[in-house]
Formats: sequence, structure tokens, C-alpha cells
Amino acid sequence: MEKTFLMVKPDGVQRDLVGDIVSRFEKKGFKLAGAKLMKITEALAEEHYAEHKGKPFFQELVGFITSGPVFAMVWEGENVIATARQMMGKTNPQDALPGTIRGDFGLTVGKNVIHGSDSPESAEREIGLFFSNSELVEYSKHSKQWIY
Ligand code: RTP
Ligand code: MG
Repeated sequence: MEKTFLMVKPDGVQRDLVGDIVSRFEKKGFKLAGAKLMKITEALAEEHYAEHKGKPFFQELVGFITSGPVFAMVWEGENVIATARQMMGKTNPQDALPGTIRGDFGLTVGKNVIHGSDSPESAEREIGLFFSNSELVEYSKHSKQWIY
């Protein structure tokens, strides 16, 4: 089953949005495969955002993402990579539609609440950067006796 890497950025953690954001993906029907609160080192930030190295906003981006704890997650489900990006909304919250995470909670492009992998290649790369295999949990949600 397809997996993606999602992360509540430092602004989302500071503003107590972790629960709301987790809830949206739960209610949509996706399955949480791993999650942790962590601080990103500068080296990890630079590797994670390597595609943006050299761009004018790169230093600001690395400074921001290392400025406080993030909530890193792996979510699983059919077409989860593209669907999660739709649920996040456009990169600039001013262009993001109401009903999306960035549209509902974000104000500026630099502090846009959530990160999500943008392709199968980046999902695989980012999951590998942030999670070891032993941190990812395989389980079934609908084989338990107490769910009818
Ligand atoms: P992300 O990687 O964080 O999920 O965001 P994204 O795919 O929607 O956007 P991307 O182009 O990958 O940009 C990464 C992050 O860099 C910041 N940014 N700032 N000042 C600017 O013009 C600018 N452009 C991008 C945003 O915080 C964006 O999420
Ligand atoms: Mg991106």
C-alpha cells in the first residue's frame, strides 16, 4: 500500500494544531504507520530540502524548520501521496482553498503548517530520512472483534 511522509511544521506544533491535523487524515480513512515529535538538525533539514539549495528562501526555510519541534508522520492508503497534498492545499496559504489545512490554518508561505511528500520518489526518500524500519508499524484496522 502507498505511503507518504507528512510533517506538522514548528508553527503547527506551537499553535497546537497537531491533533486537528492528525484527525483530518484519520477521518479521511488513511492509516497511521508511524509518528514522532522531534527536533530536526540542520544537517537533516538541508538534506530534506536539498532540492531548494541555492534558492533565496533556503536559509530561512532551514532556520524555520529547525526552530522548534516538528511532528513527523508516515501515513498509508490508496493514492495517499496525491490526496494528502490536496488536503494540505497550495504551498502559499493565501492561494490555498478553505477546507484545506493551509487554507484553514496558514497565513504566509514561510509558515505554512505542514509538509507533505510530492511524489512516490520523494515519499520513499523522506520516509527513509526520518524513520527507521523498526519505527514503522504494520497492522490491520478491521480484523478486530470489537469492530463490526
Ligand atoms: P513542502 O515541501 O514544505 O511540503 O512545501 P511544498 O512542496 O508545497 O513547496 P516547496 O516548493 O517544496 O517549498 C518548500 C517550502 O519552502 C517554503 N517556500 N518559501 N518564500 C518563498 O517564496 C517560498 N517558497 C517556498 C515554503 O514554506 C514551502 O513549504
Ligand atoms: Mg515540497
